Amino acid sequence: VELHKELLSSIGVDVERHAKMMGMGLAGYQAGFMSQQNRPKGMAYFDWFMSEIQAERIAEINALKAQKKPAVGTFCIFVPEEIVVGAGGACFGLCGGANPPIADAETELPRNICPLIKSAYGFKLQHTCAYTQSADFIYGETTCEAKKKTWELLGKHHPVHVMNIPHMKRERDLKMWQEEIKEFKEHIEEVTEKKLSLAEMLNGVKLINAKRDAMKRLDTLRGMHPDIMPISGKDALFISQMSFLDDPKRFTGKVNELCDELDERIKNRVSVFPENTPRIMVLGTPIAPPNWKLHTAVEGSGACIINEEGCIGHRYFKDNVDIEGVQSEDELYARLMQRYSKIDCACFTPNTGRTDKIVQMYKDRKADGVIYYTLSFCHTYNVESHLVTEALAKEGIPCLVIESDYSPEDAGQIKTRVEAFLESI
Ligand code: BJ8
Repeated sequence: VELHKELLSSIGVDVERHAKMMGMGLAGYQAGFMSQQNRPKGMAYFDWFMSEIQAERIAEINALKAQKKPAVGTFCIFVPEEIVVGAGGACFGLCGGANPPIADAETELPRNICPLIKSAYGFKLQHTCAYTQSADFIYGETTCEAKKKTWELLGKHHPVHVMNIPHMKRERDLKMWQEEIKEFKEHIEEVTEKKLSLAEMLNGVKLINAKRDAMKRLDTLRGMHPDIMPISGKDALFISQMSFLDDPKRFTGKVNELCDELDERIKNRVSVFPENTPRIMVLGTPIAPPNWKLHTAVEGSGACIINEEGCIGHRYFKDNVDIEGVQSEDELYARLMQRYSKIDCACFTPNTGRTDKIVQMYKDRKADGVIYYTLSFCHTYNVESHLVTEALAKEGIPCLVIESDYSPEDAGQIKTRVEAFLESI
């Protein structure tokens, strides 16, 4: 951060406050991650990335901007990053997982909305997220009520575009969705001031498909073996979190290198947890960095998290864009829409595919229990938890529901509930 002070200040970051926040984040990472025993060597890259998360990576993004490449900030996996990457730019998730900016956000936003939104909004008010400050624009979406209305306020502080994501998946909804993807591409062209070709977009799809393939490989290695967990759930979550920030090509290479090592670990029966450690699946809302509370509680209580079903996790990488035989831009938009409309976010009604998928994932992974995690005031995931837990109960799958925000106050209570749950399974 020291090295890049000038850059940070030129993009409007409050350098002093930012340094304080980063200090806390890095200290939390060092204490919670680097102290783990028997970590794979391949984590060294991700440790390095953490140290440069608001420094070297920000310099890279701003170097792209200097070449008139787009920099787009997002809060949702519905934004088609393939198009931004195809234009040679960077598409990244914005800070929204920390507690300190929430008090500032509450000067403009109601208190009783989701912490993710308040945190992200607070980061903007404080000028303490260098990604937000680097973004040509923020691309919002019409998913949940709170986000949808927040864009109108956020637009006072930063350029915002909003993508209209339908709440149902009927023919006419999907048609509109495809139009939205086309319009997204036109907004990207406004930044670059040149036409984005089909070939460039296809190249973007290939890069992001490769990233999703690497993430799927990690997901399989991490959670599919019945008694060898070659990497901790915490480390795997961190990699998922970084998948929204890092350069996709470099990231893919590093995840694949790590997976080679995990392959070896499995062959040599090297596990970071002892035999018979309970294997837990986590469902629900996105777990944005540095929100490591749940993973810390679970893995600190003698269990292992073998995957996250949410958007910072499986929902993000489960599907690729099929570009086989695509000859025209319209065909590509249709394929992108087909891929993106497979996302089973609780903002859709109905969303039954998600419940079926969860039961199947549980069986495939031979898990021992499920934790359904929702952020406070996230109505869609909270309401849907009833449908999911009902389906899990029918299958005899043990499930614990946890609702929490970013404050550290309930960490002890969560740990107690997790311990009681682990004893019961
Ligand atoms: S595709 S889950 S990333 S909308 S902000 S819905 S936690 S109240 S983030 Fe999401 Fe896209 Fe869906 Fe995934 Fe709830 Fe908070 Fe809303 Fe949230």
